[in-house]
Amino acid sequence: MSLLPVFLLLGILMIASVQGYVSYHVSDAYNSKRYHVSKEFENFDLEKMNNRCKQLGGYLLQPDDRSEAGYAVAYARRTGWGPFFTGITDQNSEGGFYYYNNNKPARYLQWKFFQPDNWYNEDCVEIWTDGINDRHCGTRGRYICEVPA
Ligand SMILES: [Ca+2]
Ligand SMILES: [Ca+2]
Repeated sequence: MSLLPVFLLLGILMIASVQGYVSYHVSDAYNSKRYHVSKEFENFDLEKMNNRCKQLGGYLLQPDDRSEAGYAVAYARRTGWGPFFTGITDQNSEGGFYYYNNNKPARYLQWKFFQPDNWYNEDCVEIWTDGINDRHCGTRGRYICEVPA
C-alpha cells in the first residue's frame, strides 16, 4: 500500500493547522475584481492579513479609483458584513495614509463624519456603511481582500 495519500493528508493538516482555516464571503466580479470579506472576527494585523489576501491572489483592499472607493462603501451597506479592515494605513507618518501592499499614497478616501480623528493613535482604516474610519490596528474585526478576477 502506498503511503503517498497519508503523507498528502498529513501535509494538508499541517498547513491547515499553521495557517488556520479562513473562510470568506466572495463578491460577484466588479471591474475585473472580486472582494473577499473574512467571516471570522480576529485581531487585525496588516502584514498577517495582507499575506492571507496574497494566498487568494490579491491584497488588502486599496481603492485606487473613485468607483472602487464608492463600491467598497456600498458593499458594506448592501451586505451588512462591515465594518471590515482595509489595506489603508497611516502607521508610518500620522495623517499620511497609504496602501500597505504597494506603499502608494491612498486616494479617494470617503471618511465618515468627524473622521479620521486618530483617537488614541488609530492607524488602520475600516469601512462602514457610510464611509471609512481610522481604527486601532489590532482591533478585533473582519477584513476585505481585493482579488483580480
Ligand atoms: Ca493615525
Ligand atoms: Ca477614528
